[in-house]
Amino acid sequence: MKKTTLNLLLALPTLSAAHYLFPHFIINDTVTKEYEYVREHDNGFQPSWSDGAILTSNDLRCNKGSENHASAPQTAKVVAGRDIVGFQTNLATKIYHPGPVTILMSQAPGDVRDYDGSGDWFKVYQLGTKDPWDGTDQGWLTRDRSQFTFRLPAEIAKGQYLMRIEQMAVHQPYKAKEFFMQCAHVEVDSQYNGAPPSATIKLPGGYTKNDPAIQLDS
Ligand SMILES: *[C@@H]1O[C@H](CO)[C@@H](O)[C@H](O)[C@H]1NC(C)=O
Ligand SMILES: [Cu+2]
Repeated sequence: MKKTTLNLLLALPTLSAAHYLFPHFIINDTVTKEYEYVREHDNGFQPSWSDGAILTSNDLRCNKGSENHASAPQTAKVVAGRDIVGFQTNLATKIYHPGPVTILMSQAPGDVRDYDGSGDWFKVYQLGTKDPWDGTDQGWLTRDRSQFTFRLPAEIAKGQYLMRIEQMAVHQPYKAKEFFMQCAHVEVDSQYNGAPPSATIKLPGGYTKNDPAIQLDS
């Protein structure tokens, strides 16, 4: 019995190294505690694809079962145009699957803990390949990194938002992909009162199977 338990424990790091989550929100140089500001989900170490079914599912927003955890995280106070924000993986696991990392935001109509992500999403960060790309896995700038941070743009209105990180792994054979996504809760302080971002998508809806990114056969 004892031996079984030990074997199980030893197996855990391997399991968690198999894939990754994004439970740590980052503000400036501070990596916050697991799920302090990030909504947990019920999709284990993921990923999501199911022959493209994820692209038309509400799970594409903050991952499967995330609504069960919507009231758990705190809301991180951040300042537009000033703070460096982003995410770190669990145990600082290095992203070893080739593929882009994208961060989107969507404003909650009220309290972000009540928000399901059904509104408009705009892009605040993306990391893709070296330019030009030599077509190799090593040519992805995301590879072997565990943190993805950026300065919060100044042109974001005051309010509460979901901030969603996604990695789309392209290593699967042919046109299959692996989606890893997770959302943080943020409250933006801002002086901005201009127009809202014009380039927005809905989730689901913003991706289709015919998109060049999904069709990429690496
Ligand atoms: C983040 O860093 C900026 C620039 O140094 C500083 O003005 C700001 O107060 C910091 N934000 C937080 C939340 O500590
Ligand atoms: Cu994988």
